[in-house]
Amino acid sequence: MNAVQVGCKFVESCVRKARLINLVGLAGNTNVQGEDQKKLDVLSNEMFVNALVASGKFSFMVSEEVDDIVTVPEELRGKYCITFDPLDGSSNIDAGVNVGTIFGIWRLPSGADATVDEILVPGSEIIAGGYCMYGSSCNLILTFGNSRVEGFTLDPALGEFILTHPNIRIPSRGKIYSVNEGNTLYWDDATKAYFDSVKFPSAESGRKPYSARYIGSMVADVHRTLLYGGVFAYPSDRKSRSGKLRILYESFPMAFITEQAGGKATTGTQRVLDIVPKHIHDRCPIFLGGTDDIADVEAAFASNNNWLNDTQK
Ligand code: FDP
Repeated sequence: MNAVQVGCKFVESCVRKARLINLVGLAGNTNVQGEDQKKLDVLSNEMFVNALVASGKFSFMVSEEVDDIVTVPEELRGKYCITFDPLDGSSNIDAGVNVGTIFGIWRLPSGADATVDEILVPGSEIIAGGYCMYGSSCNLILTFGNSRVEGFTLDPALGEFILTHPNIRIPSRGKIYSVNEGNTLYWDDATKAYFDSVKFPSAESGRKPYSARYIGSMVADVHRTLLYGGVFAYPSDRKSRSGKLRILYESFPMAFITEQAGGKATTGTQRVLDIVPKHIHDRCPIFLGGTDDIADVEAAFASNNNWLNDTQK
């Protein structure tokens, strides 16, 4: 965790001065997802890889920015694997919108000799997860399981993360939905039915319509959902039947944090942490939020047509 927080502090400091030292804009490459790599994406990845390798705790790593696994020199190998997206939401960076780092940690049964198969297992095997949000303040949110999620804020004067949000609990029902509604045309019936139900609540529910909030930066949207409640979603749609978010370094860590904070995360038909990825860069649909909100999502999927059922047929 010491290496992780060093990486986070480094990225935080670069994000703050990116415009001033000409770090905004494209680096000229595309990553494995076919997305343009920004200068800051590339730099953030290098900073994390260096700090994590030096820690001596990891046998190999998975980064959003690197096609294959990142192996650690033999003399520095440890018994864990870390998966991370060094700069999530980076398409927002030129506009000064919040971005973040997301990470998950696995204990490897074969230790330093482990192979990638040892992390292609259900997400429930994850042992730690967290994210750091580079926004109006820099917040590091962590869980090691045990039904606790702790939130720290970076004190820039001290250069230290201070515990400011102990034991974060997600409200079981919120008043906010967070999804890219520009994709409505491509949604299946279940997804449409769920979002209609929060915008046009039935008289029997006695609820008011939910407010819409979508930053388009997963870390920022999940952070707000953890603190205020509601639902964050990146569902599957006709363009992308597996959704957009990557399982190992976006969906699993965020689903783990949400569950440890008392909430739930589902694809619509399956608990996210029950998925077994086949490849390190696989994607999955995700709805995460408070237990009552996610129960409504599951009910909408149980009683309406959806792509996930089509795919399973
Ligand atoms: P980005 O492409 O900017 O890196 O990880 C992908 C991600 O951001 C998430 O942070 C964010 O939730 C999502 O994509 C936004 O996607 P849309 O622009 O399709 O809504």
